[in-house]
Amino acid sequence: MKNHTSHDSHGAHGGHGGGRPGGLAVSADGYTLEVDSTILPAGPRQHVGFRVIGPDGQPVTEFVAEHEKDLHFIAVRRDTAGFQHVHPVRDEKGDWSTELDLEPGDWRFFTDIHPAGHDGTLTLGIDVAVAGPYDPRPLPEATRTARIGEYGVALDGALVPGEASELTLTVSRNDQPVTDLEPYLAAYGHLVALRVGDLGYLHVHPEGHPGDGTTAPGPGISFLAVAPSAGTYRLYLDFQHDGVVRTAEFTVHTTEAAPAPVPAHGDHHGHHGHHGHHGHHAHH
Ligand SMILES: [Cu+2]
Repeated sequence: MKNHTSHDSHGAHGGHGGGRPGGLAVSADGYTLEVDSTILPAGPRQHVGFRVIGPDGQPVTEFVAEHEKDLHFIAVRRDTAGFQHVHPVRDEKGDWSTELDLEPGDWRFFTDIHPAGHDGTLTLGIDVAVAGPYDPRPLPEATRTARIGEYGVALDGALVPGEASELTLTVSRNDQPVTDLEPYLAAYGHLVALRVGDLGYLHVHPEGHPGDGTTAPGPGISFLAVAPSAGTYRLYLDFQHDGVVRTAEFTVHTTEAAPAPVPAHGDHHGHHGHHGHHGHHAHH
């Protein structure tokens, strides 16, 4: 039984870590995500401009780098298709720009940042409409393997609501284990997890990093992820091999937890505002 208290303890700030997903608000802790336009044309390599407005009303120009970058930008269509994880560039005024491949539909853009002077990381999210006829995709079925060309990625581990769950993703190429994954942003893989229904952005920690003496360059990459509730999640793994970053996608249903934990550890500030529900009536 894992002591999950330590993983919950840094969730005091709204929206990140612990039991609450980030990315559900366009503004948090005084920081606001602002895009040049909330309506964009469809097409490959569309320009996207944005900024993060700080508590002083000015664009933020100082960030603490996380995983080698000042800002991680995630774009996904509301139906969970079209996932992209990119690293925009910033000018001296605090305006960021990047390019995205955009299909028509409703999109969610996330910025994962650590503004200088803010206590920890923060994920802001904003809705953007991409013009054109929208053909929404049904949610892909839950699966334990993903295929990307010659590559296969197998998912092991259960996503247990309310607990730090260990997930291991094992990479193969032409059915042979890949043991020479390349470091990408100070890790052998980056995992983004989104809750289906509201695209809540989960906090995921890689376990170990390249050069720490214990973390092998594949075939397995391990993470700790906290699913804030029972339900369905989409996982997106970015990994680099032969100089190319590829993304493996999974749909995962949470596994029922052991008997509902009594909040005896004092790691949450009560349940006010949650209407007293423990668990979800859909599961009897
Ligand atoms: Cu990134």
